[in-house]
Order: sequence, then C-alpha cells, then structure tokens
Amino acid sequence: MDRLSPEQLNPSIYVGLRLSSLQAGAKEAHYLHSLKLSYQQSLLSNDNSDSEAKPSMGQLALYLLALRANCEFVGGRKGDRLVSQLKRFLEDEKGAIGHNHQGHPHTSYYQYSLGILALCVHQKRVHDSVVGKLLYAVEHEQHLQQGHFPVDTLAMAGLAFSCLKLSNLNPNQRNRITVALGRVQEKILKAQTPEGHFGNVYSTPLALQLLMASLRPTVELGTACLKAKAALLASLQHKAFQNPLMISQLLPILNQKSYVDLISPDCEAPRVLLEPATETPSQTQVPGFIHVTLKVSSISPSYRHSVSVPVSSSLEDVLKKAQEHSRFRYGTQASLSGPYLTSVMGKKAGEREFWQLLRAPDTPLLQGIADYRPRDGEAIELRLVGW
Ligand code: B12
Repeated sequence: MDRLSPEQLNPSIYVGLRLSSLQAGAKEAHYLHSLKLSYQQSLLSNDNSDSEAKPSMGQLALYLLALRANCEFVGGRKGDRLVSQLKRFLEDEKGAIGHNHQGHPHTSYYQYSLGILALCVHQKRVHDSVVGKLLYAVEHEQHLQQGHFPVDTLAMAGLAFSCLKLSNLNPNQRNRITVALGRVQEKILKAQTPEGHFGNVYSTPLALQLLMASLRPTVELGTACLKAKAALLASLQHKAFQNPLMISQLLPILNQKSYVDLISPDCEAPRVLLEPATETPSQTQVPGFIHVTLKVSSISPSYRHSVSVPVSSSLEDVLKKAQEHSRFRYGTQASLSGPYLTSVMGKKAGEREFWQLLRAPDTPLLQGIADYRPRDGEAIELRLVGW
C-alpha cells in the first residue's frame, strides 16, 4: 500500500470515530493497522536522516490516544519506547519553558497538554514538574493568551487536568489541579459568543468536551452547553464542518463523550455502521468565474494581484493560479488539518511566526487554504505575524 499522507492517516480521526456512535466496519481495523505500521516505523526507527517525517510530540500523543480508543494499553518493548519518547518530548519542552517560565515550548501548550493527556489515559505518570509547567501557564494566563487560539488550548489543558484528577496520578498537585480546572472552565464560559460558540465555531467541540467532562455540573454550565450545542447544530446545517480533523473533534460531543472517556473506553458499546459515502451530486456547479485579489504586504516590494478562478474554488486554487500567472510563490506543509501555508514569496515563517490568512482589511479566516472558498470580489491578505 502507498504510504498515506498525514491528512489521510490521521490518528485524531480514529479517536473521533471510536468515541462516536458510528463504526466503519472492517475499514476501521484496517485504518488502525495502517496507523500502527506508519507510526511505529517512523517513531521506532533509528534513522534520523528523514527527521522531517518523524511525528511531532502532539502526533505521537494522538497516536497513543488512538491505541487507547481501541482499548489497548501501550506495553511491551515497543510500547515502552513510545512512552519514553513522549516523556522525553515533554521533558525537552519543560526545559524550553525554563525554570522561571520565561520561555515557550517549541511546539505549543496545546501539544504539551495532548502529551500529558495521552500518558494519563494510559495510566503513565509524568513528573510533577512537567504538570507544574502547564498549571503555571493556566494560572498566569498571559502565556496561553499570547497564542491565537486560547479556547482550544485551554480546553486541551483542561482535558489533561480532568484526566489527572480522575486518575489521581499526581496526588501532591491535587488541589492545584482542581483550582486550575475551575479556572479553565470559567474562562471558557466567559468566551461564549452571543450565538453560543465558545471562542469560535471550531473551538466549540473541544470546549464542550471539557465542560461535559466537568466533575461539578451546575445549572449555569448546563445552560451554556445547551446553547453551544444548538449553535453547533446550526453551523453543521450551514456545512461549516467539512475538514476531517474538525469533524474528528466534533464526533465525541455528538455522542456525549470526551477524550477523558479514554481512561476506560467502552469498546463493546453498540455503534451504527457507517454507510459508504454515496457520490453526492457535485454541488450544482454554477458556471462562471470569480475575481479574488491577493495581497502580500509583509514583503518588499509588496504584492497585489487579481486572480480569476472558477466559482467555488478554494483559496489554494487562487494561490496556484497566482503562482502560474504572476510572480507569486508559496509553499505548504502537510498537517493533520490539511495543507499549512509555510512560505510566501520565498519567505518562510520563522520560529513563533506564521503566515496568517485574512479577509481584507482585517478579518482572520477560520479555515485553511484548502477549505476556505472566497467569494467574488473578495481581497485576501497573507500576513506574516508572530504568535
Ligand atoms: C497551535 C495552533 C496554531 C499555531 C500553529 C503553530 C504551532 N507551532 O503550533 C498557529 C497560531 C501558527 C496557527 C495558525 C493557524 N491556524 Co491554527 N490551531 C492551532 C491549534 C490550537 C492546535 C494545532 C495542533 O497543534 N494540533 C495537534 C498536532 C499534533 O496536529 P498537527 O496537524 O501536527 O499540528 C499542526 C497543524 O495543526 C498546523 N496548523 C495549525 N493551525 C492550522 C490551521 C490549518 C487550517 C492548517 C491546515 C494547519 C494548521 O500547525 C500545527 C503545528 O505544526 C488548533 C486547535 C484545534 N482545535 O485543533 C488551531 C486550528 C487548527 N487553527 C485554525 C486556524 C483557522 C488557523 C489559521 C488558518 C488562522 C489564520 N486565519 O491564519 C492559521 C494557519 C494559516 C496557515 N499558514 O496555513 C483552526 C482551523 C479550523 C478549520 N476549519 O480547520 C483551529 C481549529 C483553531 C480554531 N478554533 O479556529 N494555529
């Protein structure tokens, strides 16, 4: 079988499916088998030449969550090596954050939380000092606020804390964990928009996972969650959920589950067989072309060009067209969310920088280049910013 790309071989999809009310029959087992082959091969090989292809800390964590979603505990020599690798990743990140918390993890607090969560659901203890860095970040929130997606990150940190609390793996930090959980919950509730989303539509599934895993449900919490679910259902009707990674974070919620349930997953629970996707008649293709202006001001000389593409083209189609017909250049990297824009006009985003996608003048897009479909007359800006 051809090696599947990260988008195709995505542990988050397996986790989402196993925590949903749906099952994909024999395909599911085949998918897990392919995940195992691919992840174990690249993680356990000593070959460093292809280090670009090695899964990141967060991807290793998601892989361990996928194993647990199949009711497996990591074990044996190979399993122990994976656990040690994840622990080492976390130790390195702890070092990058530093004694006085002045630094940042090389990846993000989101991936740091995923790492702690994955070890926790496998009942593997991490050192108090590793958990302590995440507690500090939540207690002194500016560390998470600097990031662009505080709700997603807070929710993932909260899911890790919920697991630690339930499993009592770090008893010395029990009180601090309880207080931090309360704080996470409060911040997420405060981030609810008038329509009902926590943060934005795409952070709402993780936020709901965390709130539903809450150990002390209150009336206020219940009302907020109901409103958020209604907002999510409305977004579903507007086809906001097309990206498989986003769907994978949403599926558990639709089945009243969260990643914390991976502490003791129910692999016998009945699930309905997923029907193979029938060819949906391609969205009645409206004939014609739209014009989209592409702007880049973060480089000199700045770039501005109008591109004509077929109706319902993606932003990626616009970038391709601009590359074919003007001096525009761009580069991408595959990720679990799809193609991530890494460079524009030869300029690569540096450490803690990224190429932000905006609808001019100043509205950040909520989707990536492969999913976002610009409208006629829109201007899209690519802007190099820090995060
Ligand atoms: C951290 C993060 C970032 C960081 C990533 C840098 C880093 N070193 O970590 C920064 C701030 C740079 C970022 C940027 C963007 N992000 Co972001 N990001 C996240 C977050 C919180 C965690 C991602 C992660 O680590 N996953 C776990 C690891 C194991 O998976 P991974 O695939 O290996 O992770 C990589 C990719 O996720 C990639 N990445 C991050 N964001 C995005 C967004 C898209 C669309 C793609 C294709 C890739 C990508 O960076 C990760 C690290 O290398 C998620 C939250 C979530 N709910 O998933 C949002 C999230 C994925 N991002 C989102 C968005 C919209 C963006 C932007 C498009 C925003 C914009 N207007 O520019 C840009 C990407 C633009 C581009 N250049 O292509 C949305 C995607 C929604 C959707 N419909 O798919 C999410 C869900 C946040 C949200 N609630 O809106 N992001």
